[in-house]
Amino acid sequence: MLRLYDSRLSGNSWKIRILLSQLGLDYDRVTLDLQKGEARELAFGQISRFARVPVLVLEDGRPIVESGAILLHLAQGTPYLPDDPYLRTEVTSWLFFEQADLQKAIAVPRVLHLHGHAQDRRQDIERLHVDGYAGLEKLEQWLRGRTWLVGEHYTVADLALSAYVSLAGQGGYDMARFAGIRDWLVRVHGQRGWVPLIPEAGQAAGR
Ligand SMILES: N[C@@H](CCC(=O)N[C@@H](CS)C(=O)NCC(=O)O)C(=O)O
Repeated sequence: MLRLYDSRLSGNSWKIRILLSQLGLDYDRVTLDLQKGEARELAFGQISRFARVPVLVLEDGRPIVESGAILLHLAQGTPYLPDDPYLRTEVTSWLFFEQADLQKAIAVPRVLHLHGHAQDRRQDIERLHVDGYAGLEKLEQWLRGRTWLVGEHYTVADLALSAYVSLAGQGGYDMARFAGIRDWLVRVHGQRGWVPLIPEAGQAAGR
């Protein structure tokens, strides 16, 4: 069976749980406590060469690191990754853009806010917000007049970008100015099999 190493609040890990759910794939879930430093433990280093979650371990024991690579691997041959080579490359472009222009700029302020360091790290957060707002503005412009990021259908590009973008408010971003992003997030969250970051009480945990 597939095995996913994740952590409870990790947006990168959440992306993988969403796709596994949308594909109807069963998996073992191993949830690390990042605050306790579990990702930096020696044993986990044998599985994740970058000492980070998510990691997907395939049935044959080989691990895949990096959320974008895991998404692309799982989505091959499914409706979530276009067959057309150009459209597939467009999906990849968005995955690179998310990692370069949005992920850190949203994730770091979010972690600082969630862990009560927003005041003492205010200048760092402001610097990251400059980068993050620039990325969000580009996304907003692209989404004006479009339903999905690539082609005519929901793909792993929409899934990957929507994860941290939907969490940006937790990092102090004012998302009210991005109407195109807001409407697109509603469409993404309405996709069959989509699961929230933290399951509602009584709902199965992230499957
Ligand atoms: N580029 C990586 C980023 C992964 C990443 O930053 N993971 C964080 C949690 S979201 C982590 O495991 N950090 C290790 C730690 O906090 O010790 C990906 O997309 O998978």
